[in-house]
Amino acid sequence: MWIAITRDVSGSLGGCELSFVPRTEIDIGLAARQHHAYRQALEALGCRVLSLPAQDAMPDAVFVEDVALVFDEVAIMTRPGAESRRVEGASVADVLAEYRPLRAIDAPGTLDGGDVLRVDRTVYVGQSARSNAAAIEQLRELLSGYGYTVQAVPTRGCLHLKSAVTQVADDTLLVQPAWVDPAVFADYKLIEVDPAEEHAANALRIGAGVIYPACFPHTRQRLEAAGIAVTAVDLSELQKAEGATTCCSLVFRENALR
Ligand code: CIR
Repeated sequence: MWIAITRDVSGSLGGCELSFVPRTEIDIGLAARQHHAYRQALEALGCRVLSLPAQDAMPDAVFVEDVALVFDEVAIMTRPGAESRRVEGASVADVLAEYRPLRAIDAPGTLDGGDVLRVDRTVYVGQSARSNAAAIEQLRELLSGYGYTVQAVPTRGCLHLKSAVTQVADDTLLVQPAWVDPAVFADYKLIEVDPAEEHAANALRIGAGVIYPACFPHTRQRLEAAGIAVTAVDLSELQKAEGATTCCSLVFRENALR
């Protein structure tokens, strides 16, 4: 059984952090409906969805991916790079503690979950404005005992590593070559985003398929041509807050080690 932790959209989402997209008006009612449809897509793909209540004092709290990393053996609470987001983790930690032993990234480390891409036993970590060398070193230390290799990856022009590259099948990654060097991932089959769809590299893999934004039809064709089942969701309002598909959930196996 897969568990997906999510959190309802804050009424204050319009006051979110923004780095690479201009601020435009967000329709909160529409954002909540889109988020509801996203959770339904998770359920349709076999996840048990846990919904935390909205935190209106925390504009970005819907983006639960950034506050924790969940591995089969352990969960690690991050220390988000944006100071406004460091209060978001506590209630997620309470839930995760039911499923995994908990560890944490400490100051001066900063790390956003959006910068962490695990592929088998390799953990790629974006060197972004949000995630620093101290956190990468702590992560390496925390995970070495479990047999994971941590590899730092420079990013450019985007918020997180997973804005630039995500896993879409066992041996296949979806990549935006303008934002990360594809040579880092030479061991995998790579699907490049359509050049007209800049933000199209963020797909949320669940089993044999992906949850994917409806607004990238050309890249979607490339995914489907590679045999990947795509569940399309409209996330326009969350994209205005610089979020996408992976960032709205923490997905993990309930009893990974049994
Ligand atoms: C932020 O800047 O932190 C939020 N407005 C967006 C976070 C999106 N997170 C993600 O893609 N993992």
